[in-house]
Amino acid sequence: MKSLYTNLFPILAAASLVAGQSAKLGQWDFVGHSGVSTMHGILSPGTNKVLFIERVELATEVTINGKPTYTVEYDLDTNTIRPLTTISNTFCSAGGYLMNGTVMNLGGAESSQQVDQGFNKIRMFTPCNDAKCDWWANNADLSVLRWYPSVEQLADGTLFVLGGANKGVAVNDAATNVPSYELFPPKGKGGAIPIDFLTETLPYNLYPSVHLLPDSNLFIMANVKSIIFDTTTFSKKVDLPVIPGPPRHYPLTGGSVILPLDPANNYEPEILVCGGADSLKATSKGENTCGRIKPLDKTPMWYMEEMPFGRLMPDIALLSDGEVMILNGCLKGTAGFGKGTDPVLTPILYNPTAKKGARMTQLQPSYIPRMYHSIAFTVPSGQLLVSGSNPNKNPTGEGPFPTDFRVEIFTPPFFFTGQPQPLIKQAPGEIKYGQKFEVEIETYSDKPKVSANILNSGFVTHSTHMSQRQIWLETEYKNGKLSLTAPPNGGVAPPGPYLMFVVENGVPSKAVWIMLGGK
Ligand SMILES: *[C@@H]1O[C@H](CO)[C@@H](O)[C@H](O)[C@H]1NC(C)=O
Ligand SMILES: [Cu+2]
Repeated sequence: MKSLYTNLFPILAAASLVAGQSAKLGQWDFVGHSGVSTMHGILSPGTNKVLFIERVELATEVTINGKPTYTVEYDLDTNTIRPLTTISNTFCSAGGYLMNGTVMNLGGAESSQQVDQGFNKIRMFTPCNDAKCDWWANNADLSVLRWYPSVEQLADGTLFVLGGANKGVAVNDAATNVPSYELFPPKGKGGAIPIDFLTETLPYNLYPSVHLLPDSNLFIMANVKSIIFDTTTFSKKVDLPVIPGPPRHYPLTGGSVILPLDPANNYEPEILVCGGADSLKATSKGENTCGRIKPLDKTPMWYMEEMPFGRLMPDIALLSDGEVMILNGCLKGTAGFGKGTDPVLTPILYNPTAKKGARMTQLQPSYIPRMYHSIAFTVPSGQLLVSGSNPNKNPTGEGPFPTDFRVEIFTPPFFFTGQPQPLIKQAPGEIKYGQKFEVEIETYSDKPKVSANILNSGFVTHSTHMSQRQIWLETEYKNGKLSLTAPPNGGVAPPGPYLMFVVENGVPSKAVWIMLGGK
């Protein structure tokens, strides 16, 4: 039998020739092979590498000592993979960074191919640059089984783990629902603590949207409902208005993001929610609206906008220049194996600071459908990594949407202004809250207008970009000297690793990794 890997490769190489056109609308480049189907992805802090995480299943070309594995470290410099050990089934998991930069991946699915079940498992990865690090099992498990949970980092660095189902489901229901949260590391008595919101939002409450607000509380959304959840009392604080339009969560999957926070408006948070689908039918239509809300406003309201076309299963990624990209997904059907059709190949560039009606630009289309189980996020070069697509129960090179192993890099339009990327020559590796610090840079224009931001690209899976967050830094740039001020507290930016970008006249630098924490 010919393997999937060799089956697909020739076709892919030919397809890459399409790239390189219309740079003004951005550019797609096919750069490598992911080895595993990239259902989940996260940057490995301190490195130029990405962790690709799949599920345990029949076909894989990636082995260690002849045994298949389902997670790899992908090197963005060489576009090569290093197989990692799969210690429990990572299918349908969640994750994020601990405040010391260790990557955590938790939850998952049933035992398969002699790999342990992962529903209540916690897997850790301490990043390295010497190819010696691997996944290790945390000795304590989650309190309950969680398939399709979400994780968000809190102001004190703790990870908030929310919801899920106790087994794989097409649609959640009362019997499978896991309406609870827990903290890692555990606090107090620990354990799973009930949260009514996840009962009220059945059946569309899997991979719920969770975004940390600068007041340290959480914006939580599922289905059409959202609340502010107090992280001091751990109880509901505010019921926010219902979003117009259809439900926005699995299997009617939309996407959400907290827009870049800016000291210029005292870090006023705004949440953007886009896409979704209008029913469980095969003819279900991708939703074309986005809603924007300021949860901490006196009277929060959803302000609706229209995308040029509908989109189910969008990825909403923060870009290195502070804009937002809405991409991947499809126009018809729902999330789930074999349930989506009509891929949407044209990404939208969304400028959050532009006036309503002038925020969206259609970018260069890709030629690769990125359906169920695909990912996209910003990498240290300042470009966007796009990969995945596996709407098939077993990986296959056949059918309307073959399992896709192509890794693409999208170069956004702002890199094509003619001005080179500014260069970060020296920056501290660690910064403390409120600290003023200096960064040595090289600029390339006569009149450089310089700004800087820090970015967590998040743990990305199933259109959910967990802990994704971008914060503009207070900037002073005089006589070629750049001084920046770190965010004031963990509500604005939780402690941990971030990419830092310097932006000159709208053109971002390559990033350096920076550790934020302490007092
Ligand atoms: C980070 O913290 C975790 C949890 O406390 C710990 O197990 C791990 O060893 C730490 N990593 C480093 C590099 O210190
Ligand atoms: Cu899935």
